[in-house]
Amino acid sequence: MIWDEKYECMDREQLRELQSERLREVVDRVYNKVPFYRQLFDREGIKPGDIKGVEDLSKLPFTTKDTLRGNYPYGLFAEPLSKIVRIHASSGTTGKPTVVGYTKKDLDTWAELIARIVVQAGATEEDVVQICFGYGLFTGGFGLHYGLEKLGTTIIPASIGNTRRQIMLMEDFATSVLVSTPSYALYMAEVLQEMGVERESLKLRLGLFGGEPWTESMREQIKSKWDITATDNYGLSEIIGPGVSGECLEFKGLHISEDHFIPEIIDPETGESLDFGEEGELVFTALTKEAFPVIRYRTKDISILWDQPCSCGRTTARMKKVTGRTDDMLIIRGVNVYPSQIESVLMEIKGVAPHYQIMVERKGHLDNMEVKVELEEELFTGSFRDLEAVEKKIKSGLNSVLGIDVRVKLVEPKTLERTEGKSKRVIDKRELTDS
Ligand code: DLL
Repeated sequence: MIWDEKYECMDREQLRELQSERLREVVDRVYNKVPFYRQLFDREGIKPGDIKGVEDLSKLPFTTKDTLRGNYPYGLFAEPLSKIVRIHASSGTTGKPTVVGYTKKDLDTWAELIARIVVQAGATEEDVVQICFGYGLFTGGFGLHYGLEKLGTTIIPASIGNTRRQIMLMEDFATSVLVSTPSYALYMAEVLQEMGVERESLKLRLGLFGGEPWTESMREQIKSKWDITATDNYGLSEIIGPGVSGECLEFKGLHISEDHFIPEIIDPETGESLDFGEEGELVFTALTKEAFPVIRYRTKDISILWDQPCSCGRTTARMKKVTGRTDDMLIIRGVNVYPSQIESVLMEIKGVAPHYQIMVERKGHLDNMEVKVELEEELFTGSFRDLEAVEKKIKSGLNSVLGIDVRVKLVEPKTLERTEGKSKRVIDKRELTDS
């Protein structure tokens, strides 16, 4: 089923016209309503009239998380607080959160966009949906909630925490769709096993996962542990929250709601625009938001865009699943290392649990990386020789993918910290000692 055929299957020429019209409007709006944008455009010598359509997009300057921080909390709002009905914020690792606002119309738009992505992932009004995202400043809980309600599913707003109780609810309330971060879904699978709940006693059939990067190998783990269809959906608070894009059941990338957001891929080093099919940093312009329009926002997420129509019938551009960010790349002794590379190696090795942590330290002038890897129960009770063999396998797997030697530390089952929201895989102690 397609939620909004008119826009999701629009002729691409027509779509471009619509985007151009909306771009002209939004540029005009931010120039007249947000002093920050007026000053920025004036400084760059840009007048709203210079932007005639999508082809002029690259004339506009970028915005970043620092733009939001610099205008904390309400400086970028294009409507007065009397028109704002909701605030969300994303918790940065340090300092103040970045704050976003929504008018009533923005909340309606958001619910529509969520309805699109959950329908394309296969949810229907027959489903009982357990939302295990935090309901709070994080956009995940409320975001998914109103879109799923719009579709007419039965919602269990379970929020996060108390995993045993979550499993009990899942069993008793006949949950058929799980909404969570992928890492929490794996943790829940572990608790399910601990509790001795039979998989057959559950009705779960579909997972709508998002909020953090995860690899295809992680998806395989989730599918095999839960025996469900596992779909990915993507978004960020600055653009709207979840609902920016999501997978259909063809699994050929995530469809972007292009009538509301113009996606671009740029070279993260030079800022230059790249073509469809080329990998780089994702940039979005939010065309229709009243309270918080945002121009050319640099996400730091790495992806590729495709514009060919999908076999599902949708014509909107698709983005490659995001497995890394420009700022999660570690440079270890001059070599670029992405956590997703490490994850892919680990997930291929039998006996290794899908839980790991990467520690980086600097001793003298030398960077050292240690990967803590949790083992599955069966392997841990095995012989010393088995443990040695698995350690060797991990080391050589990492060495052949990364090209550097990595220390591997095997740890007992269930000893690494579990998270209910976004997981934290990397502890870079160099940041602490350098600054
Ligand atoms: O995480 C919005 C969201 C909530 C999306 C629930 C999907 C489901 P923020 O807290 O602002 O918003 O974090 C945004 O999270 O720039 C990505 O780096 C990452 N991210 C979100 N979804 C995905 C995904 C929400 N499916 C940041 N794959 C983004 C990879 C994701 N990364």
